[in-house]
Amino acid sequence: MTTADRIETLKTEALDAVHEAGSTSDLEDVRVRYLGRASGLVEIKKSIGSLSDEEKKVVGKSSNRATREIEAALLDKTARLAAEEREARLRAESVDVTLPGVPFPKGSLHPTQRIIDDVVDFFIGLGYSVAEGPEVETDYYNFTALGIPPGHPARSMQDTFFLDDGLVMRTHTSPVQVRTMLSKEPPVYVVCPGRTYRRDSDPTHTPMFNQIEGLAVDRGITLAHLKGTLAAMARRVFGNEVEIRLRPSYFQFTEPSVEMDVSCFLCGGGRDADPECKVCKGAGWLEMGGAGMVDPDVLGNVGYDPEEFTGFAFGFGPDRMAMVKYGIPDLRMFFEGDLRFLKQF
Ligand code: FA5
Repeated sequence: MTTADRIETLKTEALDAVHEAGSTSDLEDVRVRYLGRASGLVEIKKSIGSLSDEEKKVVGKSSNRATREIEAALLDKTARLAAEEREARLRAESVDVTLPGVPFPKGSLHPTQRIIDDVVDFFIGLGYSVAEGPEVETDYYNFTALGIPPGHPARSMQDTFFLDDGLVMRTHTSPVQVRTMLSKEPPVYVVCPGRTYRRDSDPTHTPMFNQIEGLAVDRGITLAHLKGTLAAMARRVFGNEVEIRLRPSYFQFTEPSVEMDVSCFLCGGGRDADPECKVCKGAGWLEMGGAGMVDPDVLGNVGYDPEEFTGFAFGFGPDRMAMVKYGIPDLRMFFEGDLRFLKQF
């Protein structure tokens, strides 16, 4: 075969291969095979030096022409295939922006948190500020500073988780009262929500539960202020119709001390209570928490003058309030994290 024939054959083969190629990567293979450094055409061009002058001219011209023709065919087909490939990719990746999105599952606030938010909101509206204290508390703040020294029988009213070094898991939010009064001068108006711990477990008692403490210390504060404040708070949480009732009680750090009940918001409560009522079971009243006038000794302990200042304090269980408000029979359900239960709220 003459060199001219070989060039012709290589060109025909290359153009056929371009024609056959189905993708841009096929075309790249064709380019490497027919125009690359190890290709037949390049070899022919390298051997031109050994040819006669006449042959040099002919072979040089025809090999250059073949190269240009193959390049042109490659260029043309590459442009066409690249456009087609781009088109196919866009089609495959296309997104229908009119389709509805995937909805995120919506969470909701825990029933206890709703009560806490409601109560705290109410007190902020009255001008109170929010105070917090540690859940691991010293024995001093949890008991002694509240008039319950070591060995005092009132300590047994609360089953305590004792830790080492005179520390306890706080059994109530009342130590925050002491911490607040030690850190600022009266007048004081604070509300203190937080977790508390006792060795309790039954349908209305859990080892961890929440309390909301309230404290107001100012000149001329009376039990009437306490009753008015508690009544307004109960109406905010349970509705405008509810009444409150204060019963004599005992706390070492308040004098006098009261237990606060709310009239049953389901059956109306009081003397007309429905004996079949699901919420109050016919009692007509629901127990909410303890309260009282801050004992003058506690005021003295924190350096306030009990002759000049008086105060009231209260402590509620928002878990119990949520239990009552939403008709939950067992408090422990609030802490089991069962989504089927929690999703109802
Ligand atoms: C106290 O803890 C007092 N510190 C309240 C207080 C504050 C009185 C300020 C006076 C002045 P008591 O032990 O009664 O009081 O608890 C208050 C409320 O916490 C109860 O009425 C109840 O709603 C809630 N509570 C108590 N123990 C548990 C428990 N184990 N699980 C759920 N709630 C509880």
